[in-house]
This record gives sequence, C-alpha cells and structure tokens, in this order.
Amino acid sequence: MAARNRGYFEAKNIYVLNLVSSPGSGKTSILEKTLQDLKDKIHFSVIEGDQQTMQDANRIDALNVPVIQINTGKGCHLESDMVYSAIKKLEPSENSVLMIENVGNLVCPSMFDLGENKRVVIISITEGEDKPLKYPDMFHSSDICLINKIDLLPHLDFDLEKLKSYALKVNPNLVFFEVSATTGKGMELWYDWMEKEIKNY
Ligand SMILES: Nc1nc2c(ncn2[C@@H]2O[C@H](COP(=O)(O)OP(=O)(O)OP(=O)(O)O)[C@@H](O)[C@H]2O)c(=O)[nH]1
Ligand SMILES: [Mg+2]
Repeated sequence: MAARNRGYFEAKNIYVLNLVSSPGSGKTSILEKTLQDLKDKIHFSVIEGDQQTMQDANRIDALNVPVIQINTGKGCHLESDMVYSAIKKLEPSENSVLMIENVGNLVCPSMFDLGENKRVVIISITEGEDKPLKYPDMFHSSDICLINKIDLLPHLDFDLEKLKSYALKVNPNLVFFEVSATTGKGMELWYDWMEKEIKNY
C-alpha cells in the first residue's frame, strides 16, 4: 500500500515528507512556521495524525492550507492505508508538497512506510540528549533531524554536540538542522534543503 501511495505521488509530482517525533516536540509549530513562510512559493497540503481531536488540523486550516485530520483512536501511528484514504479526500494538487504529521510517538511510526520521499524526525532540546540511543529506530529510519526549541538553550543544561553524536551512532547519514519554530531561528537552512529536494525530485 505504501508503494501504491508512492506511485500516486510520483504520477502527480507530489513531494511528501513524513514528520515524526514524540508528543509536543513541535511538529505542528514547525509546520505552521514553514507554511507561513513558504506557502506563497510552494503549494502545500497537510495530513494530520492524532489519536483524537481536530486541533492540529484547525491550526493548519487557519493558514488556509488544505488539510485533513486522521484520528487513530487507540492507534499510535499512521499507516499507509489511512494515508491512501486521506489523499482520496484531500486530492493534493499536482506539483505540490504534502506534509504528513504523524501521531506523536517516538517508537511506533518508525515501523510504517507511508510512501513518503523523506522522513523528518524532530527532537526538542527539552527531551534530553539520550533519546537517539534509547529510541534508535526512529533516528535510524529518518533522513533529516530537526533539533527544535533552540531558543531555550540558555535556560537548559543541554549539549547539542552530544545529541548529534548519539544520533550519528545510530544513523551516520542523518542531516541536522537546529531550529526554533517560535523565533524562526535556523528555519532558512531547513527551507533551503526542502526547496533543493523538491527541485531534484
Ligand atoms: N520555546 C519553544 N516552544 C516551542 C517551539 N516549538 C514548539 N513549541 C511549543 O511546544 C508545544 C508543543 O508544540 P506542538 O507544535 O503542538 O507540538 P507537536 O509535536 O505538534 O505535538 P503533538 O501533535 O501533540 O505530538 C507548544 O506549546 C509550542 O508552543 C520552539 O521552537 N520553542
Ligand atoms: Mg501536532
């Protein structure tokens, strides 16, 4: 089913990112900031995954970006058939970018291919440097790592280099961007990466 999704996306030239992280690390905040800054240049649509509520979809809808919410009930991750049903309703336009915000969970979403081009793991610095070692599958299966909430660095005892070295132990190919969704710091490099990816797709 993931391969079927991928075929659908390829046929319509839709570039797809799967955003994964523990609850509250800032997936929706990063999406909001990215959409605000790039939506005049790039056509976006969004799939939101949560166990319950429309809250994240409402935040995206407020930016006038097409969005659909999936509620997984007791489920702890999105699966490719859920994404397939969602894209049938969402009908993302050709030559666009589809952002999928997975259910907040640092374990289960790592095991499910949704048909995305790249997987983006977000870790916020309030979570501790040791998370890549304790939850290696998520970092091993991701292509990009956004380190979020760097505006809080002065207030925390957090070692960025330690986090990166732990993450590189489980995935030597991981590429990092240090960002703050709140202040916008570091977001430009993430946008540059995304625009380059879309161009080369
Ligand atoms: N200081 C600071 N707070 C942030 C930043 N990004 C997000 N937050 C805050 O972190 C909290 C969670 O942010 P969300 O964007 O809702 O996180 P999420 O990953 O989408 O959460 P779930 O969808 O529930 O998994 C909110 O209170 C945000 O305001 C940041 O860069 N700096
Ligand atoms: Mg969210």
